[in-house]
Amino acid sequence: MMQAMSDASPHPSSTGRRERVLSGAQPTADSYHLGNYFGAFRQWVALQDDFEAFYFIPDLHAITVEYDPAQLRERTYIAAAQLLAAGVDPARSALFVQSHVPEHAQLAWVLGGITGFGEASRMTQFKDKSAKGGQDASSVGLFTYPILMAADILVYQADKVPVGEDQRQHVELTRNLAQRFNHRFGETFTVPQAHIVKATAKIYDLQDPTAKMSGSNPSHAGVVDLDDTAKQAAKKIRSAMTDSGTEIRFDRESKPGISNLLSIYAALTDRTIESLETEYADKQYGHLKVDLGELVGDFVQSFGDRTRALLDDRAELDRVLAAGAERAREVAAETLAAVYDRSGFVAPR
Ligand code: ATP
Ligand code: LTN
Repeated sequence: MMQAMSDASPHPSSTGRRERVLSGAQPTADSYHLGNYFGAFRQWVALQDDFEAFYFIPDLHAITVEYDPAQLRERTYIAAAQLLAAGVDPARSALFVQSHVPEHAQLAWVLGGITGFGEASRMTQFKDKSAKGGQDASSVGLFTYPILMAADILVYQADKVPVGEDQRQHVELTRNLAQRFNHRFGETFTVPQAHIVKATAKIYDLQDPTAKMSGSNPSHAGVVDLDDTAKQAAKKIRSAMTDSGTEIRFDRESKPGISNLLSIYAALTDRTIESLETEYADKQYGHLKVDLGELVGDFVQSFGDRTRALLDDRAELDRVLAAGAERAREVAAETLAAVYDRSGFVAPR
Protein backbone atom coordinates (compact mmCIF):
# COMPACT_ATOMS: atom_id res chain seq x y z
CA MET A 1 0.00 0.00 0.00
CA MET A 2 2.68 2.43 1.06
CA GLN A 3 4.74 1.42 -1.90
CA ALA A 4 1.89 1.82 -4.32
CA MET A 5 1.52 5.39 -3.13
CA SER A 6 5.16 6.15 -3.60
CA ASP A 7 6.54 7.52 -6.82
CA ALA A 8 10.14 6.78 -5.82
CA SER A 9 12.20 4.12 -7.55
CA PRO A 10 11.51 0.48 -6.68
CA HIS A 11 13.48 -1.68 -4.34
CA PRO A 12 16.79 -2.28 -6.15
CA SER A 13 16.90 -6.03 -5.61
CA SER A 14 14.02 -6.27 -8.06
CA THR A 15 15.89 -4.39 -10.76
CA GLY A 16 18.33 -7.20 -11.57
CA ARG A 17 21.41 -5.13 -10.81
CA ARG A 18 24.77 -6.59 -9.82
CA GLU A 19 25.13 -7.31 -6.14
CA ARG A 20 26.88 -4.62 -4.17
CA VAL A 21 29.66 -4.71 -1.63
CA LEU A 22 30.52 -1.83 0.68
CA SER A 23 33.02 -1.17 3.45
CA GLY A 24 35.05 1.52 5.16
CA ALA A 25 38.01 1.84 7.53
CA GLN A 26 38.57 4.88 9.70
CA PRO A 27 41.52 7.20 9.11
CA THR A 28 42.23 7.44 12.83
CA ALA A 29 45.93 6.52 12.78
CA ASP A 30 48.94 7.47 10.68
CA SER A 31 48.70 4.09 9.02
CA TYR A 32 46.44 1.10 8.79
CA HIS A 33 47.79 -2.11 10.33
CA LEU A 34 48.11 -5.77 9.50
CA GLY A 35 44.81 -6.58 11.23
CA ASN A 36 42.96 -4.15 8.96
CA TYR A 37 44.67 -5.67 5.95
CA PHE A 38 43.86 -9.30 6.67
CA GLY A 39 40.54 -8.72 8.43
CA ALA A 40 39.17 -6.33 5.86
CA PHE A 41 41.15 -5.07 2.87
CA ARG A 42 42.04 -8.45 1.42
CA GLN A 43 38.36 -9.27 1.24
CA TRP A 44 37.58 -5.87 -0.26
CA VAL A 45 40.04 -6.53 -3.03
CA ALA A 46 38.81 -10.07 -3.70
CA LEU A 47 35.17 -9.00 -3.83
CA GLN A 48 35.61 -6.21 -6.37
CA ASP A 49 35.76 -8.84 -9.14
CA ASP A 50 32.24 -10.08 -8.67
CA PHE A 51 30.44 -7.20 -7.02
CA GLU A 52 29.77 -3.59 -7.70
CA ALA A 53 32.07 -2.22 -5.00
CA PHE A 54 31.94 0.91 -2.81
CA TYR A 55 34.88 1.50 -0.49
CA PHE A 56 35.29 4.65 1.51
CA ILE A 57 37.22 6.48 4.18
CA PRO A 58 34.85 7.34 7.05
CA ASP A 59 36.15 10.76 8.02
CA LEU A 60 32.79 11.66 9.60
CA HIS A 61 33.24 8.71 11.94
CA ALA A 62 36.77 9.81 12.74
CA ILE A 63 35.60 13.04 14.40
CA THR A 64 33.62 11.22 17.09
CA VAL A 65 36.77 11.05 19.21
CA GLU A 66 39.23 13.85 19.93
CA TYR A 67 41.28 14.61 16.84
CA ASP A 68 43.38 17.20 15.09
CA PRO A 69 41.93 18.61 11.81
CA ALA A 70 45.25 18.92 9.94
CA GLN A 71 46.14 15.41 10.98
CA LEU A 72 42.77 14.07 9.86
CA ARG A 73 43.27 15.62 6.43
CA GLU A 74 46.70 14.02 6.06
CA ARG A 75 45.48 10.67 7.38
CA THR A 76 42.66 10.68 4.88
CA TYR A 77 45.18 10.89 2.03
CA ILE A 78 47.32 8.21 3.61
CA ALA A 79 44.25 6.00 3.95
CA ALA A 80 43.39 6.49 0.29
CA ALA A 81 46.94 5.66 -0.80
CA GLN A 82 47.09 2.59 1.42
CA LEU A 83 43.77 1.28 0.14
CA LEU A 84 45.04 1.65 -3.41
CA ALA A 85 48.32 0.00 -2.41
CA ALA A 86 46.30 -2.87 -0.94
CA GLY A 87 44.74 -3.43 -4.34
CA VAL A 88 41.50 -1.47 -4.38
CA ASP A 89 41.15 -0.77 -8.07
CA PRO A 90 39.44 2.52 -8.90
CA ALA A 91 38.56 1.20 -12.34
CA ARG A 92 36.33 -1.40 -10.72
CA SER A 93 35.46 0.11 -7.32
CA ALA A 94 34.22 3.51 -6.24
CA LEU A 95 36.83 4.70 -3.72
CA PHE A 96 35.76 7.86 -1.94
CA VAL A 97 35.72 9.98 1.19
CA GLN A 98 32.56 9.79 3.30
CA SER A 99 32.18 13.55 3.76
CA HIS A 100 32.11 13.99 -0.04
CA VAL A 101 28.75 12.24 -0.10
CA PRO A 102 26.35 14.19 2.13
CA GLU A 103 23.64 11.54 1.78
CA HIS A 104 25.38 9.43 4.46
CA ALA A 105 24.74 12.04 7.13
CA GLN A 106 21.27 12.80 5.80
CA LEU A 107 20.20 9.17 5.95
CA ALA A 108 21.78 8.77 9.39
CA TRP A 109 19.41 11.44 10.71
CA VAL A 110 16.37 9.58 9.40
CA LEU A 111 17.60 6.27 10.83
CA GLY A 112 18.18 7.95 14.19
CA GLY A 113 14.42 8.37 14.42
CA ILE A 114 13.83 4.62 14.32
CA THR A 115 16.75 3.57 16.52
CA GLY A 116 15.97 2.77 20.14
CA PHE A 117 18.08 4.40 22.81
CA GLY A 118 18.48 1.05 24.53
CA GLU A 119 19.36 -0.61 21.27
CA ALA A 120 22.15 1.90 20.64
CA SER A 121 23.30 1.55 24.25
CA ARG A 122 23.99 -2.14 23.72
CA MET A 123 26.74 -1.56 21.15
CA THR A 124 29.88 -3.05 22.64
CA GLN A 125 32.29 -0.87 20.66
CA PHE A 126 30.75 2.22 22.28
CA LYS A 127 30.85 0.58 25.68
CA ASP A 128 34.53 -0.35 25.24
CA LYS A 129 35.61 2.99 23.84
CA SER A 130 33.64 5.08 26.33
CA ALA A 131 34.92 2.92 29.20
CA LYS A 132 38.48 3.77 28.16
CA GLY A 133 38.01 7.54 28.08
CA GLY A 134 35.30 7.77 30.74
CA GLN A 135 31.60 8.55 30.08
CA ASP A 136 32.09 12.32 30.23
CA ALA A 137 34.89 12.20 27.68
CA SER A 138 32.64 10.37 25.19
CA SER A 139 30.80 12.39 22.59
CA VAL A 140 27.20 11.94 21.49
CA GLY A 141 28.74 11.29 18.06
CA LEU A 142 30.54 8.25 19.40
CA PHE A 143 27.21 7.01 20.73
CA THR A 144 25.39 7.50 17.42
CA TYR A 145 28.35 6.22 15.40
CA PRO A 146 26.65 2.89 14.55
CA ILE A 147 23.63 4.73 13.11
CA LEU A 148 25.90 6.58 10.70
CA MET A 149 27.53 3.27 9.86
CA ALA A 150 24.10 1.80 9.10
CA ALA A 151 23.44 4.76 6.82
CA ASP A 152 26.78 4.18 5.05
CA ILE A 153 25.71 0.68 4.20
CA LEU A 154 22.02 1.17 3.47
CA VAL A 155 22.42 4.25 1.28
CA TYR A 156 24.15 2.00 -1.31
CA GLN A 157 21.70 -0.88 -0.91
CA ALA A 158 24.75 -3.00 -0.15
CA ASP A 159 24.32 -6.76 -0.15
CA LYS A 160 27.64 -7.62 1.50
CA VAL A 161 29.80 -5.85 4.06
CA PRO A 162 33.32 -7.27 4.45
CA VAL A 163 34.60 -6.45 7.95
CA GLY A 164 36.50 -7.95 10.86
CA GLU A 165 34.71 -9.69 13.73
CA ASP A 166 34.55 -6.52 15.85
CA GLN A 167 32.09 -4.94 13.40
CA ARG A 168 29.58 -7.82 13.36
CA GLN A 169 27.29 -6.20 15.92
CA HIS A 170 27.12 -2.97 13.92
CA VAL A 171 26.11 -4.85 10.79
CA GLU A 172 23.48 -6.67 12.83
CA LEU A 173 22.07 -3.30 13.96
CA THR A 174 22.08 -2.18 10.34
CA ARG A 175 20.03 -5.22 9.35
CA ASN A 176 17.53 -4.50 12.11
CA LEU A 177 17.16 -0.87 11.08
CA ALA A 178 16.72 -1.83 7.42
CA GLN A 179 14.03 -4.35 8.28
CA ARG A 180 12.29 -1.92 10.62
CA PHE A 181 12.21 0.84 8.04
CA ASN A 182 11.01 -1.53 5.34
CA HIS A 183 8.28 -2.81 7.62
CA ARG A 184 7.06 0.63 8.66
CA PHE A 185 7.42 2.58 5.46
CA GLY A 186 7.49 0.01 2.66
CA GLU A 187 10.32 -1.97 1.03
CA THR A 188 13.17 0.48 0.63
CA PHE A 189 16.43 -1.07 1.77
CA THR A 190 18.38 -4.16 0.88
CA VAL A 191 19.08 -6.04 4.10
CA PRO A 192 22.88 -6.49 4.08
CA GLN A 193 24.99 -9.38 5.25
CA ALA A 194 28.30 -9.18 7.07
CA HIS A 195 31.10 -10.93 5.20
CA ILE A 196 33.56 -12.15 7.83
CA VAL A 197 36.32 -14.56 6.89
CA LYS A 198 36.85 -16.71 9.94
CA ALA A 199 40.59 -17.39 9.60
CA THR A 200 41.48 -13.69 9.68
CA ALA A 201 38.41 -12.16 11.34
CA LYS A 202 40.51 -11.21 14.33
CA ILE A 203 44.26 -10.71 14.22
CA TYR A 204 45.59 -10.32 17.74
CA ASP A 205 48.06 -7.92 19.28
CA LEU A 206 51.56 -9.39 19.19
CA GLN A 207 52.26 -8.33 22.77
CA ASP A 208 48.86 -9.35 24.11
CA PRO A 209 47.58 -12.15 21.92
CA THR A 210 44.22 -12.17 23.67
CA ALA A 211 43.43 -8.59 22.56
CA LYS A 212 42.62 -7.38 19.05
CA MET A 213 45.45 -5.76 17.10
CA SER A 214 44.18 -2.19 17.21
CA GLY A 215 45.31 1.08 15.72
CA SER A 216 44.17 3.01 18.76
CA ASN A 217 46.38 1.02 21.12
CA PRO A 218 48.76 3.63 22.63
CA SER A 219 51.61 1.15 22.22
CA HIS A 220 52.35 -0.15 18.73
CA ALA A 221 54.86 -2.74 19.96
CA GLY A 222 52.27 -5.41 19.21
CA VAL A 223 50.81 -3.76 16.11
CA VAL A 224 52.43 -4.16 12.69
CA ASP A 225 51.66 -0.92 10.91
CA LEU A 226 51.57 -1.03 7.14
CA ASP A 227 54.02 1.88 7.07
CA ASP A 228 56.56 0.11 9.29
CA THR A 229 59.98 -0.45 7.78
CA ALA A 230 60.92 -4.05 7.07
CA LYS A 231 63.23 -3.92 10.06
CA GLN A 232 60.60 -2.57 12.46
CA ALA A 233 58.02 -5.12 11.34
CA ALA A 234 60.43 -8.06 11.55
CA LYS A 235 61.46 -6.98 15.04
CA LYS A 236 57.85 -6.74 16.22
CA ILE A 237 57.21 -10.28 14.97
CA ARG A 238 60.41 -11.64 16.53
CA SER A 239 59.51 -9.99 19.84
CA ALA A 240 55.97 -11.34 19.83
CA MET A 241 54.75 -12.78 23.11
CA THR A 242 54.63 -16.50 22.78
CA ASP A 243 53.32 -19.16 25.02
CA SER A 244 54.98 -21.52 27.47
CA GLY A 245 55.94 -24.86 25.96
CA THR A 246 57.82 -25.44 22.73
CA GLU A 247 55.41 -27.08 20.33
CA ILE A 248 54.33 -25.15 17.25
CA ARG A 249 50.66 -26.00 17.07
CA PHE A 250 47.47 -24.00 16.47
CA ASP A 251 45.46 -23.85 19.68
CA ARG A 252 43.72 -20.56 20.35
CA GLU A 253 42.98 -21.42 23.98
CA SER A 254 46.31 -22.63 25.29
CA LYS A 255 48.64 -21.13 22.66
CA PRO A 256 47.20 -17.75 21.68
CA GLY A 257 50.58 -16.25 20.75
CA ILE A 258 51.71 -19.05 18.44
CA SER A 259 48.22 -19.40 16.99
CA ASN A 260 48.19 -15.71 16.08
CA LEU A 261 51.56 -16.00 14.35
CA LEU A 262 50.36 -19.08 12.47
CA SER A 263 47.22 -17.23 11.34
CA ILE A 264 49.31 -14.33 10.03
CA TYR A 265 51.75 -16.71 8.34
CA ALA A 266 48.98 -18.69 6.69
CA ALA A 267 47.17 -15.55 5.50
CA LEU A 268 50.32 -13.98 4.12
CA THR A 269 51.47 -17.05 2.20
CA ASP A 270 48.06 -18.52 1.33
CA ARG A 271 49.11 -21.71 3.05
CA THR A 272 47.10 -23.84 5.42
CA ILE A 273 47.77 -23.88 9.14
CA GLU A 274 48.24 -27.67 8.88
CA SER A 275 51.05 -27.39 6.36
CA LEU A 276 52.80 -24.87 8.60
CA GLU A 277 52.40 -27.13 11.63
CA THR A 278 54.00 -29.92 9.63
CA GLU A 279 56.85 -27.77 8.39
CA TYR A 280 57.63 -26.47 11.89
CA ALA A 281 56.99 -29.73 13.75
CA ASP A 282 60.63 -30.18 14.75
CA LYS A 283 61.53 -26.53 14.99
CA GLN A 284 61.43 -23.96 17.74
CA TYR A 285 59.40 -20.81 18.25
CA GLY A 286 62.46 -18.77 17.27
CA HIS A 287 62.58 -20.33 13.79
CA LEU A 288 58.96 -19.52 13.16
CA LYS A 289 59.40 -15.94 14.33
CA VAL A 290 62.50 -15.31 12.25
CA ASP A 291 60.89 -16.72 9.09
CA LEU A 292 57.63 -14.88 9.60
CA GLY A 293 59.49 -11.71 10.54
CA GLU A 294 61.23 -11.77 7.17
CA LEU A 295 58.04 -12.43 5.27
CA VAL A 296 56.14 -9.66 7.03
CA GLY A 297 59.15 -7.36 6.60
CA ASP A 298 59.16 -7.94 2.83
CA PHE A 299 55.44 -7.42 2.71
CA VAL A 300 55.42 -4.04 4.50
CA GLN A 301 58.45 -2.94 2.50
CA SER A 302 56.74 -3.35 -0.85
CA PHE A 303 53.43 -2.09 0.55
CA GLY A 304 55.20 1.03 1.82
CA ASP A 305 56.95 1.60 -1.52
CA ARG A 306 53.64 1.50 -3.36
CA THR A 307 51.99 3.79 -0.81
CA ARG A 308 54.73 6.40 -0.95
CA ALA A 309 54.59 6.52 -4.73
CA LEU A 310 50.83 7.08 -4.59
CA LEU A 311 51.17 9.76 -1.91
CA ASP A 312 53.62 11.65 -4.09
CA ASP A 313 50.86 12.49 -6.54
CA ARG A 314 48.13 14.20 -4.53
CA ALA A 315 46.42 15.53 -7.64
CA GLU A 316 45.94 11.98 -8.88
CA LEU A 317 44.59 10.89 -5.48
CA ASP A 318 42.15 13.82 -5.61
CA ARG A 319 41.02 12.72 -9.06
CA VAL A 320 40.47 9.13 -7.96
CA LEU A 321 38.49 10.26 -4.90
CA ALA A 322 36.41 12.73 -6.92
CA ALA A 323 35.48 10.09 -9.48
CA GLY A 324 34.61 7.68 -6.67
CA ALA A 325 32.41 10.25 -4.94
CA GLU A 326 30.64 11.06 -8.17
CA ARG A 327 29.72 7.42 -8.74
CA ALA A 328 28.76 7.00 -5.08
CA ARG A 329 26.49 10.03 -5.12
CA GLU A 330 24.50 8.72 -8.08
CA VAL A 331 23.51 5.69 -6.04
CA ALA A 332 23.21 7.43 -2.67
CA ALA A 333 21.00 10.21 -4.01
CA GLU A 334 18.58 7.70 -5.46
CA THR A 335 18.21 5.89 -2.15
CA LEU A 336 17.86 9.09 -0.18
CA ALA A 337 15.13 10.35 -2.51
CA ALA A 338 13.18 7.14 -1.94
CA VAL A 339 13.70 7.38 1.82
CA TYR A 340 12.56 11.02 1.98
CA ASP A 341 9.52 10.19 -0.07
CA ARG A 342 8.54 7.22 2.10
CA SER A 343 9.22 9.28 5.21
CA GLY A 344 6.54 11.77 4.18
CA PHE A 345 8.75 14.74 3.43
CA VAL A 346 7.29 17.14 0.89
CA ALA A 347 9.49 17.14 -2.19
CA PRO A 348 10.98 20.52 -3.08
CA ARG A 349 9.37 21.65 -6.34
P1 ATP B 1 40.39 0.88 16.57
O1 ATP B 1 41.41 1.90 16.82
O2 ATP B 1 39.00 1.35 16.73
O3 ATP B 1 40.67 -0.43 17.21
P2 ATP B 1 40.94 -0.52 14.24
O4 ATP B 1 42.42 -0.58 14.24
O5 ATP B 1 40.16 -1.68 14.72
O6 ATP B 1 40.52 0.73 15.03
P3 ATP B 1 39.00 0.06 12.25
O7 ATP B 1 38.95 1.29 11.47
O8 ATP B 1 38.05 -0.05 13.38
O9 ATP B 1 40.47 -0.16 12.79
O10 ATP B 1 38.84 -1.19 11.33
C1 ATP B 1 38.83 -1.21 9.93
C2 ATP B 1 38.50 -2.62 9.48
O11 ATP B 1 39.52 -3.53 9.90
C3 ATP B 1 37.21 -3.17 10.08
O12 ATP B 1 36.57 -3.98 9.11
C4 ATP B 1 37.67 -4.00 11.22
O13 ATP B 1 36.76 -5.01 11.55
C5 ATP B 1 38.96 -4.57 10.67
N1 ATP B 1 39.90 -4.88 11.74
C6 ATP B 1 40.41 -3.99 12.63
N2 ATP B 1 41.26 -4.60 13.46
C7 ATP B 1 41.29 -5.91 13.10
C8 ATP B 1 41.98 -7.04 13.59
N3 ATP B 1 42.81 -6.96 14.60
N4 ATP B 1 41.77 -8.23 12.98
C9 ATP B 1 40.92 -8.33 11.93
N5 ATP B 1 40.24 -7.29 11.41
C10 ATP B 1 40.40 -6.09 12.00
N1 LTN C 1 33.05 1.20 11.98
C1 LTN C 1 33.95 0.67 11.00
C2 LTN C 1 34.24 1.62 9.88
C3 LTN C 1 33.02 1.83 9.09
C4 LTN C 1 32.38 0.87 8.26
C5 LTN C 1 31.24 1.53 7.73
C6 LTN C 1 32.64 -0.45 7.92
C7 LTN C 1 32.28 2.96 9.05
N2 LTN C 1 31.22 2.80 8.23
C8 LTN C 1 30.36 0.85 6.88
C9 LTN C 1 31.76 -1.09 7.07
C10 LTN C 1 30.64 -0.45 6.56
C11 LTN C 1 35.23 0.28 11.67
O1 LTN C 1 35.93 -0.47 11.10
N3 LTN C 1 35.53 0.78 12.81
